[in-house]
Amino acid sequence: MKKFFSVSDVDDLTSIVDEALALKSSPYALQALGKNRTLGLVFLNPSLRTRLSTQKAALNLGMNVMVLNMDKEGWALETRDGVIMDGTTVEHIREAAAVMGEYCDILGLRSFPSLKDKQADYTEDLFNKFVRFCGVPVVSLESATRHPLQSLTDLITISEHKNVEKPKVVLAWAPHVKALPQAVPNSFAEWMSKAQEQGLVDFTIAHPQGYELSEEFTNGANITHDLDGALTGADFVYVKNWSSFHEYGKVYPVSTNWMLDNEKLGLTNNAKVMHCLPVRRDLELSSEILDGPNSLVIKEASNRVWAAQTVLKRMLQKLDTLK
Ligand code: SN0
Repeated sequence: MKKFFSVSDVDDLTSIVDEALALKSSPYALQALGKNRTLGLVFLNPSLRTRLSTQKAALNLGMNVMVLNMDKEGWALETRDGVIMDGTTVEHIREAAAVMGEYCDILGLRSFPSLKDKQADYTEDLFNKFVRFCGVPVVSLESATRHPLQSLTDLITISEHKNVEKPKVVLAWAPHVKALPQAVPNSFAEWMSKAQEQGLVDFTIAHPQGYELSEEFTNGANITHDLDGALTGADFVYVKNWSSFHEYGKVYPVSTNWMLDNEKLGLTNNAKVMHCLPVRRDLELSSEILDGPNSLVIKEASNRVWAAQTVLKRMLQKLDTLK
């Protein structure tokens, strides 16, 4: 594996989940694999789980890790070509990424979307330039359009906690006060659509009108504006806010209640509730659910380690053939 960016970087979902669960049961079995290998984690935006779980995954594999909070501690990056750098940007991504590639065997990058320039965001301009100029394998730590380590984690968590062969999984839009990226729901939708194709889940997306995601990610999913209908018989509810894709970055007022609470949970098949975190309590998701027996959010966050460890393992195993 040279890049971990989207679901298309993985062939068989069942085998990657099995590989992650094997690492979960013996976390330190591959300590020799990462010896004298360095992982660099580069953040252009905040992070809690991604930062700590990916570091822990690398340490479990015997790697060294370096973290750069580029947004706070690095030079302001220029990504455009053909500009005279006489403004606020100090260093071009061409040099910055190339230098990081000299120090690291594998790099991870977090780069949120602008939510202003749809074209630059959806062509993954920044992420692709980083991959191109650093010259080493790159793991996405959430890019403009996707969060693949989260989605792999979610698939692992659903596989572990399902009580039926093919659970009904619902991605449910939730309210928020800010315009958030579509990366987490896009990514969850593309992973669940592939899981549905492979016969592993039955997948529905529920959102208010105006919050349609790009069809590139939702192909094959059932899509509805009726939250209660979607919740009926659900085994897993994946709660997440996102801003509009079509009116890019816009937040529309929604008059009906889209926050999941115990009353709505009563419509489901005693569903387990998931959220990638951070979650705004009693805005996106009720505290009664977060503090109650149906919440999987902490177990889900805990599984981030095994998703990251699986991806790093696959990359380390390919390193020698790449050099
Ligand atoms: C990010 C998002 O993509 O939705 C990261 C999720 C892993 N979430 C936020 O930016 C939340 C910010 C907030 O103010 O609640």
